[in-house]
Amino acid sequence: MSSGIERTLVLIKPDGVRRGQVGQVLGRIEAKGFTLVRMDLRTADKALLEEHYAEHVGKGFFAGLVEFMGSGPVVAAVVEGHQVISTFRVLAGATDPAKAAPGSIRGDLGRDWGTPAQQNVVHGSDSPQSAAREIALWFPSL
Ligand code: DAT
Ligand code: MG
Repeated sequence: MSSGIERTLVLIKPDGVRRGQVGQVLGRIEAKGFTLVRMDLRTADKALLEEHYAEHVGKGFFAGLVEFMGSGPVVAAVVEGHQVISTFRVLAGATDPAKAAPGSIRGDLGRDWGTPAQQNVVHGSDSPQSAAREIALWFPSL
């Protein structure tokens, strides 16, 4: 879009929901000036999660990741704003919470318990192509 207004898929993962971090994560999104377009609390089934993480099929952490992501409810949200795809990735911080910078969501709130899947609080789409694919997967009616 020439205006630079994009949409991205954000997930607050089961660890974030379990630890009561939904409000903090949404607050950071809103504080940055982004808009919530759709939002839903749900426990995702295995088929959805395997499709969501299709790029990681065959990796050693894949099964653990899918199991962890289905271990409880997630908040799935479509978030809109100027360059929100890349900017939310900056807000989220590095994948590994131990390496994520202080000030980022994962740096401040993430906790890696050494399980096969890192418990890093949030997911954010990594490109316009991923965002379109993931939004269609989680919110087919959009
Ligand atoms: P990101 O979530 O930052 O886009 P990714 O797409 O590479 O990272 O991986 C998806 C998720 O899989 C990530 O949030 C946590 C988990 N993961 C990635 N690499 C991992 C690893 N080496 N060991 C365990 N879990 C991993
Ligand atoms: Mg990714």
